[in-house]
Amino acid sequence: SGKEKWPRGDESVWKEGLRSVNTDVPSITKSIVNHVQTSLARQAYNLDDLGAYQAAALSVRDDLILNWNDTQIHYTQKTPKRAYYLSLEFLMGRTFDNALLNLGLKDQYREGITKLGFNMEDLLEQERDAALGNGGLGRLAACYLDSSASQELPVWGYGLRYQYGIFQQLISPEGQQLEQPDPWLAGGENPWELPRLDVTYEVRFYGTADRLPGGRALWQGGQEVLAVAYDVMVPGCYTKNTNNLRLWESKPKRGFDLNSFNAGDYEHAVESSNSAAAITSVLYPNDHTTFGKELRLKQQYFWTAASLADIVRRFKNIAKPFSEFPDYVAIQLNDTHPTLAIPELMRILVDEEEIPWGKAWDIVTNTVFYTNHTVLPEALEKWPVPLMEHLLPRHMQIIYDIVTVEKKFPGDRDRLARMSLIEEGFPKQVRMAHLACIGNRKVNGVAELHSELVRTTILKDFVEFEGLSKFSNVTNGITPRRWLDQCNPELSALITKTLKVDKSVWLKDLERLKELLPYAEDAAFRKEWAAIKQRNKERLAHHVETTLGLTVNTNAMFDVQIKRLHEYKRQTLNILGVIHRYLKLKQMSAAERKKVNPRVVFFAGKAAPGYYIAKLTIRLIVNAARIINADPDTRDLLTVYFLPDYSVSLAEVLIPSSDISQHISTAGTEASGTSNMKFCLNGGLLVGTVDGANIEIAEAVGENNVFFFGHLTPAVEDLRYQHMYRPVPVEEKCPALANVLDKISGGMFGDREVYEPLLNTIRQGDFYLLTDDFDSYIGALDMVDKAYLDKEEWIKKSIRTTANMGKFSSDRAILEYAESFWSIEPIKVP
Ligand code: Z16
Repeated sequence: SGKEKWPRGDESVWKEGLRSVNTDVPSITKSIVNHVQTSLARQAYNLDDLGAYQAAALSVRDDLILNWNDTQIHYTQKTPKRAYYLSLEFLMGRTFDNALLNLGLKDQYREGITKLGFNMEDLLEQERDAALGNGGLGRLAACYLDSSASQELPVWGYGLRYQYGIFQQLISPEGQQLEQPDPWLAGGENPWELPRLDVTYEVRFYGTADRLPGGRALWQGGQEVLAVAYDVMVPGCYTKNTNNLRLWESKPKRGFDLNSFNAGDYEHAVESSNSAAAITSVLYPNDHTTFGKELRLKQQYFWTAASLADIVRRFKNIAKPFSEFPDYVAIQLNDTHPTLAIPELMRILVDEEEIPWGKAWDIVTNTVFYTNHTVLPEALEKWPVPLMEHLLPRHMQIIYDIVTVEKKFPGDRDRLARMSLIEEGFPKQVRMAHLACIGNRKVNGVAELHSELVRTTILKDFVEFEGLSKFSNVTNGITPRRWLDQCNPELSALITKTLKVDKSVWLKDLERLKELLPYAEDAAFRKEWAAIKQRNKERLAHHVETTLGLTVNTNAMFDVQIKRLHEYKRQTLNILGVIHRYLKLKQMSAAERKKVNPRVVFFAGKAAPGYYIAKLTIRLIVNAARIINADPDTRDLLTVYFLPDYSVSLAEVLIPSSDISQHISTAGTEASGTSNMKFCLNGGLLVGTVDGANIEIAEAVGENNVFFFGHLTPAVEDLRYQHMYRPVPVEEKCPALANVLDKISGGMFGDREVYEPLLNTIRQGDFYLLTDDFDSYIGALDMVDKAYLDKEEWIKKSIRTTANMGKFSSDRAILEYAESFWSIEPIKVP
């Protein structure tokens, strides 16, 4: 009641006990030592690097909690409209360094840690990556959280707390990828999360749904599972605002599943894939394919149901009518994975809140937004109707009841079949992209070209149906905090010194990098710029040396391709190009070789465990590397490395060291790409196709600063048609490539027959157009060699590239979502 005295007891005693963020070195070291003593129950004499990291992390955690708490209370009191980012993946990486930088406490912690006898860099290395994502989509979600907090926007993330993140990749001596589980929580306490064992919801599966009069239904029986919240603190850059990422963990409701048991459904009660704890046990490692696995659908529903229950409860706390729900809540669907949010919100509104169907549909379609991340057909999610009916009987009824399309085009049967939420076949399937597209306010793609392809190909009918204005573009972005300030501290310091502003200013207003442009003409500045690139190369070489025991030639040009292995991303094109280069070097005289610029080619990336061709590509890279690196004729001029177990942390070492990076997808297949932005922000030049965000990067930095090659998107369809109906043998079409393929087939890299299935994807069908693009690819790499000869001009290109990358800050992207989609505003925590 309002009459209660607060605080209880003596106010001055309370005030005395309150602690604020520790900003001076003595209080920081005191806090660390306290955590060693009590939280860790250890002492100075038995403290190793891991223990010192844990104590320092707990000390930072205390600071984050203060800011996080103030932020949540402030939001609750001000009741602003909030946005919720629903993503099945958040690829956060490490937190310690990021938190220190965002809090502006890194220098103080470094000094304190040094005083305690430890080395900051060693402690940073102790932290395990939080790798709850596959690749671009999951890392984008993490960048958007960083930007939301930094721009002081009231945004929460919702995801799953997987026990196992993306698998750890081992590479056998033969070059085979082996997968090992990633028990990232096994070390005990995770300092960056707050278990909220009191915040729980029940989530139902299976059972029966009986229709009631008035459009409602009663869903009962089946299996009930508990969702438990874990809150991950997301600090903003130089602001008190610290947002929340709520991850759900599944737990049996009563230890044993009585509900299923009582319903006589004994199998469901005991089957391991249906056990409650299994739901959030593992991240699915497929990035561009849908498998129709029941457990995956359970994950999707478990997470959307818990998140929506939480969102609705928070809305009910402010006691407004449900018609105002869209004025307080915006929900962004990251891909189709959370599409069940649409029928689930309908279920809550119609069945539980007793809102008429039409009004409920208005609420849903004004609250939900959908981002598409791919046009690849194999990635578009579909779920078998029988599975849906079994697992989510009420949602299936709701999906059948959504009949908006039929009303507008009565009788146009072809169109209705194309647009239907249900695809005919055996079995019938629910098309999640269609559901996601109908049940919302705005649909967007992630780069200009991609958004245009969404409008003109996969969702064309829906544009005609709902009008163009619903379909738009938000070009992806990356957080400059992690992807410049954190991973490239020397470059960040040089920029701060040169721009003569506090780094928090340009880091949160990245267009300010433009002010670097005149310095491209300044020889002293260029020297500093190049020296930093060189030291970053040495840092990478040191990393490779200590982790793999290999020596890297740091006088060479560093050429990097790091991303998930996929045919459309064409790592195969890259390794075939490397082999072509090797063959050319072998033919040269010693005198000719002297003129060649040395090159080191780095690959890293994981293949989906069931993706046979992608795994063969890894094998080819590893074995080609083994032969090429051992050849005394060429090894000063060309070496190749496949770095195992690619991760956010490895990217942070690789990206600042690149001279060039490769983004060479078949035109029209890479929705955006985001690592292209990271490399360019760090002054690496881009070699790429006219695809995804490469196009906008070239527009921003100038086409003379990128190396483009290959056929354009409009040509792709025709070329594929020719491959099918007028195939030309590789020998005729591209002799240089044919020669490379022959050498591999001939056993130059061992394993005579193993590569045939991979090579045959090129010889037959060549869906990703390697034979069409190979010559122009080699041409682009020759241009790179030529350009590199003029060192000063190269450094100018590098500086101009960084200077023009302001647009690609995820701050710009998240502000576009906030302003044009969600209608939310910054709210500063005092
Ligand atoms: C993913 O990482 C992406 C798309 C997708 O359908 C599934 C996954 Cl796991 C990627 C796109 O391939 C990439 O082009 C884009 O930059 C990224 O999503 C973020 O939008």
